[in-house]
Amino acid sequence: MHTLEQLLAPLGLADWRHGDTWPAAIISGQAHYPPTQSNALSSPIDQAGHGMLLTASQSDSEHAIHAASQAFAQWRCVPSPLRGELVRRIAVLVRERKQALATLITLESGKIGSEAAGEVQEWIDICDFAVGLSRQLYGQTIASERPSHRLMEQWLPLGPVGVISAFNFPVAVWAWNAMLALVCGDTVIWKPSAQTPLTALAASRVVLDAIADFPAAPVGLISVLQGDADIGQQLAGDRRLPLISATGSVRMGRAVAQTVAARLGRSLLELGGNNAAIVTPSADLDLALRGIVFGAAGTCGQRCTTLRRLIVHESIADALTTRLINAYASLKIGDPRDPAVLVGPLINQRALTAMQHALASAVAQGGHTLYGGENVSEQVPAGGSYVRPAIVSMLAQSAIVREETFAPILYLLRYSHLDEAIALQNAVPQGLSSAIFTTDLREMEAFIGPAGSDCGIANVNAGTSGAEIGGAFGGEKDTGGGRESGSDSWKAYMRRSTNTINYGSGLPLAQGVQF
Ligand code: UN1
Repeated sequence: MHTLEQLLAPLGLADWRHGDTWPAAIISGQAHYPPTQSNALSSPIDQAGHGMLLTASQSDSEHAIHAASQAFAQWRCVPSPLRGELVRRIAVLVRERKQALATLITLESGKIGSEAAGEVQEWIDICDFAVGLSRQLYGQTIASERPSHRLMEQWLPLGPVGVISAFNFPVAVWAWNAMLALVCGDTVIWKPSAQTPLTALAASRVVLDAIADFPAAPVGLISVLQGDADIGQQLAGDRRLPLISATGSVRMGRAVAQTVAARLGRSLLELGGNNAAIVTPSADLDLALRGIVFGAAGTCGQRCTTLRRLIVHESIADALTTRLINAYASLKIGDPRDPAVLVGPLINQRALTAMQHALASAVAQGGHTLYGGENVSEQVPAGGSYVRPAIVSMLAQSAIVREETFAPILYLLRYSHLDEAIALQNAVPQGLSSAIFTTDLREMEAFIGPAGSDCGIANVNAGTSGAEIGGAFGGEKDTGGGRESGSDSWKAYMRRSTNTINYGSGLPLAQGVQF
């Protein structure tokens, strides 16, 4: 295992540490140490401390927004393929630092090494996607109804973008936003989770190191503001930031969206999920089992795409439940730095308490805990909040099942007709991810069609979590409606300009109007 110094050295963070204190902000490449309160940082693995973190002041936010606006004025005029070249260089550095970044993600978020490396891979993948995209920011040419006229649209840089991200994906979600924003000609101000600030510093260091060798890129392209909801609200309320992208709880997203809407800004929300999988009688159960266990117990249940509800046909429910319990019993829980471990800690004691409350509510609402749910913190490294992932059978989709508890609880529900299963799957406030395990073509089409899953993601014979970056990522209803990452999500980071160009010598009016 690494000491903190060994871990931080390849990430180039040494200069930013004053004694044991980490900066509140990185603005135009400079670290800021305002005379604000500092908070102790510790790992969810064992509560080992890794210094103190200052919180950004209001003047830091003001300074960051000013720097981002000035940098935008320059960056928007750099040709987009050249902007893509910066992102290509970022990707080279991320590849070099992949292992060190993953180790830091594990330290701060508690996710296992393989998942942490996978998260850094998402950053690399979105870079590669963004580089190609930098030559494909296509607009359309439209047939004009007027003679000697051209009607077309262009996609132009939007402005400085505020990105608010969560602890569970401390680098990937920012990267989906930031790498697209950079090729689109925008600048980025990032408020990371207060639980994963060093990952944010290390990620910014990568971008700043790439900028240092790239004269076309202004140093104010990216900045970081460490802090809590106050900073997020300040960004949300500022008219100079045309887009706020926020990932986290529904409560946070609602507050941010209302503030952004009050100034008629644009928000891109990726909020809670309460993801279900339907297992039909024709399912390949070996395959389904793997997808279910990774989806429900992976990342210790702390992905927004985590599988939280399993809706199983009554004819196979007993057999599947037995196999599921056996699979859960084989999961090693403990220090995520141990390569044999598959389930690391919850992020904090509060998450453990929330899980215990949810389990108690489930039982009070007619549920029966079939496996797990125990606090096993005593049996693993001292200090962390460790639990055994739980499987709870429910007679009905009660209130607690309709809530997202950010912990590994899998609720089991039975169904007899597919319509009923789809209705259950859709009868929750959230609409992020969903899956069906089936080998029946009709069931598959029913699930992914217009009367099927109402989620932004609907998978067949693949779990609810672990999406590739190439698709648009996000969901409906309380999930917030935003789409990030691949496909045409880039359009959210640009403004569309519709242009009518008259190359004739007359001035014909549209719709035949005479004036
Ligand atoms: C999140 O939990 O906020 O699909 C993002 C997945 C990952 C991203 C999750 N690619 O599970």
